[in-house]
Amino acid sequence: RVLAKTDTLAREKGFDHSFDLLREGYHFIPNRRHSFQSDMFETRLLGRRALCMGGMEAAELFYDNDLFKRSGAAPGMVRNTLLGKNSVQNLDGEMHYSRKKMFMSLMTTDRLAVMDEITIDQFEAALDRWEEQKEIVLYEEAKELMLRIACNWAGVPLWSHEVSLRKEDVASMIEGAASLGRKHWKARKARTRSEKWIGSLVEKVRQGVLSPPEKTALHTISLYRDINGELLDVHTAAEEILNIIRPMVAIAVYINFTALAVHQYPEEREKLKSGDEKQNLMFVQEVRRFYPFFPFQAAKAKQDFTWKGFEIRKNDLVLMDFYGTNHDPKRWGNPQVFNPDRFANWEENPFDFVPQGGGDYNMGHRCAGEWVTVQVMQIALDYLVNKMSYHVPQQDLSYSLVNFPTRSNSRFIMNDIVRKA
Ligand code: HEM
Ligand code: MYR
Repeated sequence: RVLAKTDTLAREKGFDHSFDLLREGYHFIPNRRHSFQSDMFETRLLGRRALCMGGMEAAELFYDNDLFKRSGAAPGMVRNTLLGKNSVQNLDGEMHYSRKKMFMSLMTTDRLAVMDEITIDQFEAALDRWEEQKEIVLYEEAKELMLRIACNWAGVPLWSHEVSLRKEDVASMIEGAASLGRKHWKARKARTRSEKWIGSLVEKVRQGVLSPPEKTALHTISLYRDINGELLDVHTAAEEILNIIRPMVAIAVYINFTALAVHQYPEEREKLKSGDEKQNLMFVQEVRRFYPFFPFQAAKAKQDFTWKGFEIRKNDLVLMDFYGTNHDPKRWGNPQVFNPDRFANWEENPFDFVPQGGGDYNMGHRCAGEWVTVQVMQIALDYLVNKMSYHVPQQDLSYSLVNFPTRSNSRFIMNDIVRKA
Protein backbone atom coordinates (compact mmCIF):
# COMPACT_ATOMS: atom_id res chain seq x y z
CA ARG A 1 0.00 0.00 0.00
CA VAL A 2 1.20 3.49 -0.84
CA LEU A 3 0.76 5.93 1.99
CA ALA A 4 -1.50 8.77 0.98
CA LYS A 5 -1.06 12.33 2.14
CA THR A 6 -2.04 12.26 5.83
CA ASP A 7 -4.20 14.44 8.02
CA THR A 8 -3.28 14.93 11.62
CA LEU A 9 -4.94 12.48 13.90
CA ALA A 10 -6.61 14.16 16.85
CA ARG A 11 -4.29 13.45 19.75
CA GLU A 12 -5.24 13.65 23.38
CA LYS A 13 -2.53 15.42 25.33
CA GLY A 14 -1.05 13.91 28.48
CA PHE A 15 1.09 10.98 29.55
CA ASP A 16 -1.61 8.38 30.21
CA HIS A 17 -5.43 8.27 30.21
CA SER A 18 -6.13 4.87 31.80
CA PHE A 19 -7.51 6.73 34.79
CA ASP A 20 -9.98 8.64 32.57
CA LEU A 21 -11.08 5.35 31.03
CA LEU A 22 -11.88 4.05 34.51
CA ARG A 23 -13.71 7.28 35.31
CA GLU A 24 -15.70 7.64 32.10
CA GLY A 25 -16.32 3.97 31.32
CA TYR A 26 -18.66 3.35 28.39
CA HIS A 27 -18.48 7.05 27.46
CA PHE A 28 -14.70 7.33 27.25
CA ILE A 29 -14.48 6.82 23.48
CA PRO A 30 -17.83 8.49 22.51
CA ASN A 31 -16.95 11.58 24.59
CA ARG A 32 -13.71 12.03 22.67
CA ARG A 33 -15.15 11.21 19.25
CA HIS A 34 -17.60 13.99 19.96
CA SER A 35 -15.17 16.60 21.26
CA PHE A 36 -12.54 15.87 18.57
CA GLN A 37 -15.30 15.64 15.92
CA SER A 38 -13.51 12.60 14.56
CA ASP A 39 -14.27 8.87 14.38
CA MET A 40 -10.65 8.12 15.26
CA PHE A 41 -8.31 9.71 17.78
CA GLU A 42 -5.06 8.92 19.49
CA THR A 43 -4.59 8.60 23.22
CA ARG A 44 -2.34 6.75 25.68
CA LEU A 45 -3.61 3.77 27.68
CA LEU A 46 -1.67 1.40 29.94
CA GLY A 47 1.46 3.34 29.12
CA ARG A 48 1.30 3.01 25.34
CA ARG A 49 -0.09 4.73 22.25
CA ALA A 50 -3.65 3.59 21.50
CA LEU A 51 -5.94 4.52 18.63
CA CYS A 52 -9.62 4.57 19.52
CA MET A 53 -12.39 4.49 16.98
CA GLY A 54 -16.13 4.06 16.62
CA GLY A 55 -19.01 4.18 14.16
CA MET A 56 -20.04 2.06 11.22
CA GLU A 57 -17.10 2.87 8.94
CA ALA A 58 -14.64 2.23 11.74
CA ALA A 59 -16.27 -1.16 12.36
CA GLU A 60 -15.84 -2.04 8.71
CA LEU A 61 -12.15 -1.17 8.96
CA PHE A 62 -11.73 -3.10 12.23
CA TYR A 63 -12.94 -6.36 10.65
CA ASP A 64 -10.50 -6.23 7.73
CA ASN A 65 -8.27 -9.27 8.35
CA ASP A 66 -5.52 -7.91 6.10
CA LEU A 67 -5.10 -4.90 8.34
CA PHE A 68 -5.71 -6.17 11.88
CA LYS A 69 -4.84 -9.17 14.01
CA ARG A 70 -5.89 -10.26 17.48
CA SER A 71 -2.86 -12.12 18.80
CA GLY A 72 -1.16 -10.03 21.49
CA ALA A 73 -3.95 -7.42 21.47
CA ALA A 74 -6.20 -8.18 24.47
CA PRO A 75 -4.66 -6.97 27.74
CA GLY A 76 -3.28 -9.68 30.04
CA MET A 77 -5.78 -8.79 32.74
CA VAL A 78 -8.68 -9.71 30.43
CA ARG A 79 -7.00 -12.87 29.09
CA ASN A 80 -6.33 -14.15 32.61
CA THR A 81 -9.96 -13.75 33.65
CA LEU A 82 -12.57 -13.50 30.91
CA LEU A 83 -11.01 -15.03 27.82
CA GLY A 84 -8.26 -17.57 28.40
CA LYS A 85 -4.74 -17.59 26.96
CA ASN A 86 -4.92 -19.87 23.91
CA SER A 87 -8.58 -19.46 23.09
CA VAL A 88 -10.25 -18.51 19.79
CA GLN A 89 -10.35 -14.80 20.64
CA ASN A 90 -6.54 -14.64 20.40
CA LEU A 91 -6.13 -16.51 17.10
CA ASP A 92 -5.67 -15.25 13.54
CA GLY A 93 -5.69 -16.65 10.02
CA GLU A 94 -6.12 -20.37 9.34
CA MET A 95 -5.87 -21.34 13.00
CA HIS A 96 -8.75 -19.01 13.79
CA TYR A 97 -10.80 -20.13 10.82
CA SER A 98 -10.60 -23.78 11.80
CA ARG A 99 -11.31 -23.17 15.50
CA LYS A 100 -14.20 -20.82 14.68
CA LYS A 101 -15.70 -23.41 12.36
CA MET A 102 -15.77 -25.77 15.33
CA PHE A 103 -17.73 -23.16 17.34
CA MET A 104 -20.14 -22.42 14.51
CA SER A 105 -20.79 -26.16 14.04
CA LEU A 106 -22.45 -26.07 17.47
CA MET A 107 -24.96 -23.46 16.24
CA THR A 108 -27.02 -25.47 13.73
CA THR A 109 -30.80 -25.05 13.50
CA ASP A 110 -31.25 -28.41 15.27
CA ARG A 111 -29.00 -27.50 18.13
CA LEU A 112 -30.64 -24.09 18.49
CA ALA A 113 -34.02 -25.82 18.70
CA VAL A 114 -32.65 -28.00 21.51
CA MET A 115 -31.50 -24.80 23.23
CA ASP A 116 -35.08 -23.47 23.05
CA GLU A 117 -36.47 -26.62 24.66
CA ILE A 118 -33.91 -26.62 27.48
CA THR A 119 -34.48 -22.93 28.12
CA ILE A 120 -38.25 -23.29 28.36
CA ASP A 121 -37.91 -26.31 30.69
CA GLN A 122 -35.58 -24.38 32.96
CA PHE A 123 -37.84 -21.31 33.03
CA GLU A 124 -40.77 -23.54 33.95
CA ALA A 125 -38.80 -25.13 36.80
CA ALA A 126 -37.58 -21.72 37.96
CA LEU A 127 -41.12 -20.34 37.95
CA ASP A 128 -42.19 -23.22 40.22
CA ARG A 129 -39.44 -22.21 42.66
CA TRP A 130 -40.13 -18.48 42.39
CA GLU A 131 -43.83 -18.89 43.20
CA GLU A 132 -42.78 -20.38 46.54
CA GLN A 133 -40.45 -17.51 47.41
CA LYS A 134 -41.39 -14.18 48.92
CA GLU A 135 -38.87 -12.28 46.89
CA ILE A 136 -36.21 -13.04 44.27
CA VAL A 137 -33.19 -11.18 42.94
CA LEU A 138 -33.57 -11.70 39.21
CA TYR A 139 -29.92 -11.23 38.21
CA GLU A 140 -28.76 -13.88 40.73
CA GLU A 141 -31.54 -16.27 39.69
CA ALA A 142 -30.77 -15.73 36.02
CA LYS A 143 -27.09 -16.63 36.48
CA GLU A 144 -28.04 -19.94 38.05
CA LEU A 145 -30.72 -20.59 35.45
CA MET A 146 -28.28 -19.84 32.65
CA LEU A 147 -25.59 -22.07 34.20
CA ARG A 148 -28.05 -24.98 34.23
CA ILE A 149 -29.10 -24.27 30.64
CA ALA A 150 -25.48 -23.91 29.51
CA CYS A 151 -24.24 -27.14 31.11
CA ASN A 152 -27.21 -29.12 29.88
CA TRP A 153 -26.79 -27.83 26.31
CA ALA A 154 -23.00 -28.26 26.39
CA GLY A 155 -23.22 -31.88 27.62
CA VAL A 156 -21.43 -30.95 30.86
CA PRO A 157 -22.68 -32.84 33.94
CA LEU A 158 -23.61 -30.46 36.76
CA TRP A 159 -24.22 -31.98 40.20
CA SER A 160 -26.57 -30.13 42.53
CA HIS A 161 -23.90 -29.84 45.23
CA GLU A 162 -21.60 -27.90 42.86
CA VAL A 163 -24.13 -25.45 41.37
CA SER A 164 -23.35 -22.57 43.70
CA LEU A 165 -19.55 -22.93 43.42
CA ARG A 166 -19.64 -23.11 39.61
CA LYS A 167 -22.08 -20.21 39.42
CA GLU A 168 -19.89 -18.03 41.63
CA ASP A 169 -16.76 -18.90 39.67
CA VAL A 170 -18.21 -18.37 36.21
CA ALA A 171 -19.86 -15.11 37.30
CA SER A 172 -16.61 -13.94 38.80
CA MET A 173 -14.76 -14.36 35.48
CA ILE A 174 -17.33 -12.04 33.87
CA GLU A 175 -17.77 -9.56 36.70
CA GLY A 176 -14.04 -9.32 37.42
CA ALA A 177 -12.88 -9.06 33.79
CA ALA A 178 -12.08 -5.37 33.98
CA SER A 179 -11.37 -5.04 37.69
CA LEU A 180 -8.19 -4.50 39.63
CA GLY A 181 -7.12 -5.73 43.04
CA ARG A 182 -9.14 -8.23 45.02
CA LYS A 183 -11.83 -8.73 42.37
CA HIS A 184 -9.20 -9.42 39.73
CA TRP A 185 -7.48 -12.07 41.84
CA LYS A 186 -10.79 -13.67 42.66
CA ALA A 187 -11.59 -13.89 38.93
CA ARG A 188 -8.18 -15.44 38.18
CA LYS A 189 -8.68 -18.06 40.86
CA ALA A 190 -12.16 -18.74 39.51
CA ARG A 191 -10.72 -19.31 36.03
CA THR A 192 -8.04 -21.69 37.31
CA ARG A 193 -10.61 -23.71 39.25
CA SER A 194 -13.09 -23.76 36.35
CA GLU A 195 -10.43 -24.87 33.87
CA LYS A 196 -9.54 -27.75 36.21
CA TRP A 197 -13.18 -28.76 36.47
CA ILE A 198 -13.75 -28.78 32.70
CA GLY A 199 -10.27 -30.15 31.93
CA SER A 200 -10.95 -33.28 33.97
CA LEU A 201 -14.17 -33.82 31.99
CA VAL A 202 -12.26 -33.48 28.69
CA GLU A 203 -9.84 -36.17 29.88
CA LYS A 204 -12.71 -38.47 30.78
CA VAL A 205 -14.29 -38.00 27.36
CA ARG A 206 -10.99 -38.84 25.68
CA GLN A 207 -10.55 -41.93 27.88
CA GLY A 208 -14.07 -43.03 26.97
CA VAL A 209 -15.36 -43.01 30.55
CA LEU A 210 -17.71 -40.09 29.91
CA SER A 211 -19.87 -39.97 26.78
CA PRO A 212 -21.67 -36.66 26.29
CA PRO A 213 -24.18 -36.63 23.42
CA GLU A 214 -22.78 -35.90 19.97
CA LYS A 215 -22.97 -32.28 18.78
CA THR A 216 -22.64 -30.94 22.32
CA ALA A 217 -19.76 -28.59 23.10
CA LEU A 218 -18.10 -31.07 25.47
CA HIS A 219 -18.16 -33.81 22.84
CA THR A 220 -17.22 -31.63 19.86
CA ILE A 221 -14.45 -29.64 21.51
CA SER A 222 -12.88 -32.61 23.33
CA LEU A 223 -12.55 -34.48 20.03
CA TYR A 224 -11.89 -31.54 17.64
CA ARG A 225 -8.69 -31.81 15.60
CA ASP A 226 -6.83 -28.69 14.48
CA ILE A 227 -5.33 -27.97 11.04
CA ASN A 228 -2.43 -30.33 11.85
CA GLY A 229 -4.81 -33.12 12.83
CA GLU A 230 -4.04 -32.76 16.51
CA LEU A 231 -6.32 -32.65 19.54
CA LEU A 232 -6.27 -29.44 21.56
CA ASP A 233 -4.20 -29.70 24.72
CA VAL A 234 -6.51 -30.29 27.69
CA HIS A 235 -6.08 -26.77 29.01
CA THR A 236 -7.04 -25.12 25.72
CA ALA A 237 -10.00 -27.47 25.26
CA ALA A 238 -11.21 -26.44 28.73
CA GLU A 239 -10.82 -22.74 27.81
CA GLU A 240 -12.95 -23.25 24.71
CA ILE A 241 -15.71 -25.17 26.54
CA LEU A 242 -15.74 -22.34 29.05
CA ASN A 243 -16.11 -20.02 26.05
CA ILE A 244 -19.58 -21.57 25.67
CA ILE A 245 -20.57 -21.85 29.34
CA ARG A 246 -19.29 -18.46 30.58
CA PRO A 247 -20.96 -16.22 27.98
CA MET A 248 -24.21 -18.16 28.34
CA VAL A 249 -24.14 -17.24 32.03
CA ALA A 250 -23.42 -13.66 30.95
CA ILE A 251 -26.85 -13.60 29.28
CA ALA A 252 -28.07 -12.99 32.87
CA VAL A 253 -26.95 -9.38 32.41
CA TYR A 254 -29.24 -9.05 29.40
CA ILE A 255 -32.09 -10.78 31.28
CA ASN A 256 -31.66 -8.12 33.98
CA PHE A 257 -31.83 -5.34 31.36
CA THR A 258 -34.79 -6.98 29.59
CA ALA A 259 -36.74 -6.96 32.87
CA LEU A 260 -35.70 -3.36 33.47
CA ALA A 261 -36.96 -2.30 30.03
CA VAL A 262 -40.25 -4.17 30.53
CA HIS A 263 -40.65 -2.33 33.83
CA GLN A 264 -39.66 1.12 32.63
CA TYR A 265 -41.42 1.21 29.25
CA PRO A 266 -45.01 0.09 29.93
CA GLU A 267 -46.25 1.32 26.53
CA GLU A 268 -43.73 -0.97 24.83
CA ARG A 269 -44.69 -3.83 27.17
CA GLU A 270 -48.31 -3.53 25.98
CA LYS A 271 -47.26 -4.26 22.40
CA LEU A 272 -45.80 -7.60 23.50
CA LYS A 273 -48.98 -8.97 25.02
CA SER A 274 -50.28 -10.32 21.72
CA GLY A 275 -47.26 -12.66 21.64
CA ASP A 276 -46.25 -11.26 18.23
CA GLU A 277 -42.85 -12.72 17.31
CA LYS A 278 -41.65 -9.65 15.39
CA GLN A 279 -42.51 -7.20 18.21
CA ASN A 280 -40.69 -9.49 20.63
CA LEU A 281 -37.57 -9.57 18.44
CA MET A 282 -37.59 -5.78 17.94
CA PHE A 283 -37.73 -5.30 21.71
CA VAL A 284 -34.83 -7.72 22.28
CA GLN A 285 -32.72 -6.00 19.61
CA GLU A 286 -33.38 -2.62 21.19
CA VAL A 287 -32.35 -3.98 24.62
CA ARG A 288 -29.06 -5.13 23.04
CA ARG A 289 -28.55 -1.76 21.33
CA PHE A 290 -29.60 0.51 24.16
CA TYR A 291 -28.07 -0.95 27.34
CA PRO A 292 -24.31 -1.04 27.93
CA PHE A 293 -22.59 -4.42 28.02
CA PHE A 294 -19.45 -5.30 26.04
CA PRO A 295 -17.71 -1.91 25.77
CA PHE A 296 -15.01 -2.21 23.09
CA GLN A 297 -12.57 -4.67 21.55
CA ALA A 298 -8.81 -4.53 20.98
CA ALA A 299 -6.75 -5.43 17.88
CA LYS A 300 -3.27 -4.69 16.53
CA ALA A 301 -2.38 -3.25 13.13
CA LYS A 302 -0.63 -5.84 10.92
CA GLN A 303 1.00 -3.24 8.65
CA ASP A 304 1.32 0.50 8.02
CA PHE A 305 -1.71 1.96 6.26
CA THR A 306 -3.89 5.04 6.08
CA TRP A 307 -7.59 5.46 6.76
CA LYS A 308 -9.47 8.67 5.96
CA GLY A 309 -6.06 10.28 5.68
CA PHE A 310 -4.92 9.10 9.13
CA GLU A 311 -1.69 7.18 9.38
CA ILE A 312 -1.82 3.87 11.26
CA ARG A 313 1.44 2.09 11.99
CA LYS A 314 2.24 -1.60 12.22
CA ASN A 315 1.66 -2.90 15.80
CA ASP A 316 -0.49 0.07 16.82
CA LEU A 317 -3.06 -0.93 19.42
CA VAL A 318 -6.57 -0.11 18.22
CA LEU A 319 -9.76 -0.09 20.30
CA MET A 320 -13.08 -0.45 18.48
CA ASP A 321 -16.00 1.04 20.42
CA PHE A 322 -19.07 -1.24 20.32
CA TYR A 323 -21.23 0.67 22.80
CA GLY A 324 -20.61 4.00 21.06
CA THR A 325 -21.32 2.53 17.63
CA ASN A 326 -24.73 1.32 18.86
CA HIS A 327 -25.37 4.87 20.07
CA ASP A 328 -23.87 6.73 17.11
CA PRO A 329 -26.15 9.73 16.41
CA LYS A 330 -25.02 9.62 12.76
CA ARG A 331 -26.70 6.24 12.39
CA TRP A 332 -29.33 5.98 15.16
CA GLY A 333 -31.77 8.88 15.57
CA ASN A 334 -32.19 9.85 19.25
CA PRO A 335 -29.83 7.07 20.30
CA GLN A 336 -30.53 7.65 24.02
CA VAL A 337 -34.24 6.89 23.57
CA PHE A 338 -35.44 3.29 24.04
CA ASN A 339 -37.47 2.66 20.90
CA PRO A 340 -37.92 -0.90 19.58
CA ASP A 341 -39.76 0.47 16.52
CA ARG A 342 -36.43 1.57 15.07
CA PHE A 343 -35.88 -2.11 14.24
CA ALA A 344 -39.16 -2.41 12.29
CA ASN A 345 -37.50 -1.63 8.98
CA TRP A 346 -33.89 -2.12 9.92
CA GLU A 347 -31.84 -3.19 6.95
CA GLU A 348 -29.54 -5.69 8.51
CA ASN A 349 -25.98 -4.47 8.34
CA PRO A 350 -22.93 -6.17 9.88
CA PHE A 351 -21.31 -2.91 11.02
CA ASP A 352 -23.89 -0.50 12.50
CA PHE A 353 -25.36 -2.68 15.27
CA VAL A 354 -22.55 -4.43 17.09
CA PRO A 355 -23.46 -5.36 20.70
CA GLN A 356 -21.64 -8.66 20.16
CA GLY A 357 -19.14 -7.49 17.57
CA GLY A 358 -19.63 -7.14 13.81
CA GLY A 359 -18.50 -8.44 10.45
CA ASP A 360 -18.73 -12.09 9.49
CA TYR A 361 -19.17 -15.03 11.89
CA ASN A 362 -16.91 -17.43 10.03
CA MET A 363 -14.17 -15.18 8.69
CA GLY A 364 -13.94 -12.83 11.67
CA HIS A 365 -14.33 -12.70 15.43
CA ARG A 366 -18.01 -11.80 15.58
CA CYS A 367 -19.67 -13.49 18.58
CA ALA A 368 -20.40 -17.16 17.93
CA GLY A 369 -23.24 -17.04 20.43
CA GLU A 370 -25.26 -14.15 19.06
CA TRP A 371 -28.17 -16.36 17.89
CA VAL A 372 -28.19 -18.22 21.21
CA THR A 373 -28.28 -14.90 23.06
CA VAL A 374 -31.17 -13.50 21.04
CA GLN A 375 -33.17 -16.73 21.36
CA VAL A 376 -32.75 -16.98 25.11
CA MET A 377 -33.63 -13.29 25.52
CA GLN A 378 -36.77 -13.77 23.42
CA ILE A 379 -37.92 -16.59 25.71
CA ALA A 380 -37.04 -14.59 28.85
CA LEU A 381 -39.01 -11.60 27.51
CA ASP A 382 -42.07 -13.74 26.78
CA TYR A 383 -41.94 -15.12 30.35
CA LEU A 384 -41.59 -11.66 31.86
CA VAL A 385 -44.53 -10.26 29.90
CA ASN A 386 -46.90 -13.14 29.23
CA LYS A 387 -46.17 -16.09 31.51
CA MET A 388 -45.88 -14.55 34.97
CA SER A 389 -47.18 -11.67 37.02
CA TYR A 390 -45.05 -9.97 39.66
CA HIS A 391 -44.46 -6.81 41.57
CA VAL A 392 -41.33 -4.66 41.33
CA PRO A 393 -40.78 -3.06 44.77
CA GLN A 394 -38.98 0.24 45.36
CA GLN A 395 -35.26 -0.30 44.78
CA ASP A 396 -32.20 1.24 43.13
CA LEU A 397 -32.73 0.31 39.49
CA SER A 398 -30.01 2.63 38.22
CA TYR A 399 -26.93 1.16 36.57
CA SER A 400 -23.40 2.42 36.26
CA LEU A 401 -22.06 3.65 32.94
CA VAL A 402 -18.58 3.46 34.36
CA ASN A 403 -18.03 -0.15 35.43
CA PHE A 404 -17.50 -2.95 32.88
CA PRO A 405 -19.74 -4.91 32.72
CA THR A 406 -22.73 -3.24 34.32
CA ARG A 407 -26.22 -4.20 35.60
CA SER A 408 -28.96 -2.68 37.81
CA ASN A 409 -27.51 -1.75 41.19
CA SER A 410 -30.31 -3.65 42.96
CA ARG A 411 -29.88 -6.64 40.58
CA PHE A 412 -33.65 -6.39 39.99
CA ILE A 413 -35.76 -7.52 42.91
CA MET A 414 -39.20 -9.00 42.20
CA ASN A 415 -41.91 -10.24 44.56
CA ASP A 416 -45.40 -11.79 44.52
CA ILE A 417 -44.51 -13.92 41.53
CA VAL A 418 -47.47 -15.89 40.17
CA ARG A 419 -47.69 -18.03 37.04
CA LYS A 420 -50.26 -16.64 34.63
CA ALA A 421 -53.02 -19.04 33.74
C1 HEM B 1 -17.02 -13.25 20.90
C2 HEM B 1 -20.16 -10.38 23.20
C3 HEM B 1 -22.81 -14.23 24.37
C4 HEM B 1 -19.48 -17.14 22.40
C5 HEM B 1 -17.70 -12.15 21.37
C6 HEM B 1 -17.30 -10.78 21.14
C7 HEM B 1 -18.17 -9.98 21.79
C8 HEM B 1 -19.14 -10.83 22.42
C9 HEM B 1 -18.15 -8.46 21.84
C10 HEM B 1 -16.06 -10.34 20.37
C11 HEM B 1 -16.35 -9.84 19.00
C12 HEM B 1 -15.08 -9.42 18.31
O1 HEM B 1 -13.99 -9.63 18.85
O2 HEM B 1 -15.11 -8.90 17.21
C13 HEM B 1 -21.11 -11.19 23.77
C14 HEM B 1 -22.18 -10.70 24.61
C15 HEM B 1 -22.92 -11.78 24.94
C16 HEM B 1 -22.31 -12.95 24.31
C17 HEM B 1 -22.43 -9.26 25.00
C18 HEM B 1 -24.15 -11.76 25.79
C19 HEM B 1 -24.25 -12.47 26.84
C20 HEM B 1 -22.18 -15.34 23.86
C21 HEM B 1 -22.69 -16.69 23.95
C22 HEM B 1 -21.75 -17.52 23.41
C23 HEM B 1 -20.64 -16.68 22.97
C24 HEM B 1 -24.06 -17.06 24.53
C25 HEM B 1 -21.76 -19.01 23.22
C26 HEM B 1 -22.82 -19.78 23.30
C27 HEM B 1 -18.51 -16.33 21.87
C28 HEM B 1 -17.30 -16.84 21.25
C29 HEM B 1 -16.58 -15.71 20.82
C30 HEM B 1 -17.38 -14.54 21.19
C31 HEM B 1 -16.88 -18.29 21.11
C32 HEM B 1 -15.23 -15.69 20.11
C33 HEM B 1 -15.39 -15.53 18.62
C34 HEM B 1 -14.08 -15.36 17.88
O3 HEM B 1 -13.09 -14.93 18.48
O4 HEM B 1 -14.05 -15.67 16.68
N1 HEM B 1 -18.83 -12.15 22.13
N2 HEM B 1 -21.21 -12.53 23.63
N3 HEM B 1 -20.94 -15.38 23.26
N4 HEM B 1 -18.52 -14.96 21.82
FE1 HEM B 1 -19.93 -13.76 22.63
C1 MYR C 1 -18.49 -13.17 27.58
O1 MYR C 1 -18.48 -13.79 28.65
O2 MYR C 1 -17.65 -13.38 26.68
C2 MYR C 1 -19.60 -12.21 27.30
C3 MYR C 1 -19.64 -10.88 27.84
C4 MYR C 1 -18.72 -10.45 28.95
C5 MYR C 1 -18.65 -8.94 29.08
C6 MYR C 1 -17.48 -8.44 29.85
C7 MYR C 1 -17.26 -6.98 29.66
C8 MYR C 1 -15.98 -6.39 30.19
C9 MYR C 1 -14.74 -6.71 29.41
C10 MYR C 1 -13.90 -5.59 28.91
C11 MYR C 1 -13.15 -6.05 27.68
C12 MYR C 1 -12.18 -5.13 27.04
C13 MYR C 1 -11.42 -5.83 25.93
C14 MYR C 1 -10.28 -5.06 25.40
